[in-house]
Amino acid sequence: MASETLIRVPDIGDFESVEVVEIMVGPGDEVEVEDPLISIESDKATMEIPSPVAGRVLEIRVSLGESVSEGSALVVMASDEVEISKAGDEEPPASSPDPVEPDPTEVKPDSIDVKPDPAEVNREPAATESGAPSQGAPVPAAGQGVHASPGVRRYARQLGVTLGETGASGLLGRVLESDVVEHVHRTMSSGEAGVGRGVPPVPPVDFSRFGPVREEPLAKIRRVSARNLSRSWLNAPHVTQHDEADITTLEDFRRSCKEEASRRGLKLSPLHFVLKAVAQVLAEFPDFRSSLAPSGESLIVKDYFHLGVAVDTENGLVVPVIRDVDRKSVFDLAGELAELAERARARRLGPGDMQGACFSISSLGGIGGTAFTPIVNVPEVAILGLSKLQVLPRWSGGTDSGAEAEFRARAVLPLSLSYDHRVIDGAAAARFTSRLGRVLARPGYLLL
Ligand code: CAO
Repeated sequence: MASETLIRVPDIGDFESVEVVEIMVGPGDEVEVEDPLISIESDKATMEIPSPVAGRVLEIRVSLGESVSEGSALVVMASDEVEISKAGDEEPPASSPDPVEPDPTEVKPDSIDVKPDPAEVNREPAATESGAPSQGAPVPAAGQGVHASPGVRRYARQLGVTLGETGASGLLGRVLESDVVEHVHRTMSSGEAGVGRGVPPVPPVDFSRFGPVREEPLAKIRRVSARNLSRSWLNAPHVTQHDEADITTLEDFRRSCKEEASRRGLKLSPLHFVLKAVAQVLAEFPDFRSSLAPSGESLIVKDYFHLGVAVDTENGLVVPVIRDVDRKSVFDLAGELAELAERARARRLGPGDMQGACFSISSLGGIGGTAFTPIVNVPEVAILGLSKLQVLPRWSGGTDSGAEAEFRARAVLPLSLSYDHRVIDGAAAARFTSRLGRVLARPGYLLL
């Protein structure tokens, strides 16, 4: 029967308080003897702590960045190799910063692979740096359980490369320095250079140390949109311009259309009028319907008015596209959006339904909130967020009719325009939302 084995930091010479820089395994991983478990790093060297036993990882007792010394508890394993507990009698040194319960058999690896800091030595060709040959099958999981020497790990970390994303051309799937270099070259020349570079990874945390947890798979839509949102966020320097539109007149008009809409089997929401108004304002502000050319030296201005609309589904966010918004009536737009939203929620949208937008709108108005900062759907350069309209007092100022200035109850629609600051300046964004506000305040503009 498998017994629990606690693996501790072995004798690491004169080093005190070294930092955990990589955790190569996670709970549930199967490891072989000598598979690397944890990498620790001092000022001078990186050390990989291998597993002295074969078995299954039950628990990680350290976290990234934590300081450890000889005797610190690292990993609890379930192992059949009870005999390995030749070290089971060993007591943790008095200096152990992490006293453990007595039950798991305690093991300290006999020896560890200590590599000098590659920054301090003349780097040899990668193949000579691969260190001890790999033992057992690698445990493939997002950079964890990947076989590589400490020098290669350190080199990859310096370049911000995740080892699991590189090739592994060494013996038994070991990652070599040349694999890291090749990965960097590929990324630089793929047009994705910049994405994720220099962004420190979020260290994995074993939440089960703090209470019960469960892991649920993410729906595919959510995984895809997570990647797209990160890409947009990392590529486009975002700024959000907040503004408001007085849509009191528009709301009166919308209510007056209710019967006609329901005769057509439709419901009109403020969003349908905003779509129409945005198309009109986009005609006056071509930069807002452009994309930055891949060279970064020109703008590709689109002379079509296809608008993406973010739709919330139980599986995540999708952005179907309504084509030629400028040529459609508000009723047409209401019908088309209802149909697209229904298909999105039934997961019946095709890829073509989600392509070709020159600008997007994300409306949380039916839910609530006063403002938010939507993420631009890159390579578009701007996105308009709508929040819930509120009836608020607004100062009328002087009026043409000479009526006395006063506070009046107005239906106010919050606008949040996020834009890519590489393409759009703050002044242009403020002009865009002001113009949109004026069009929405006097919907007669939509007829012009
Ligand atoms: N203020 C107040 N009420 C609003 C409103 C606003 N800005 N916008 C819509 N409403 C009202 C509608 O009129 C409707 O009222 P009734 O039930 O009385 O008719 C109700 O809110 C629900 O509207 P809706 O949200 O279903 O319809 P819509 O056409 O306005 O929006 C859609 C359609 C698909 C955009 C929306 O359902 C949706 O999925 N929104 C979420 C988008 C999202 O998640 N964005 C966040 C992305 S992060 O950037």
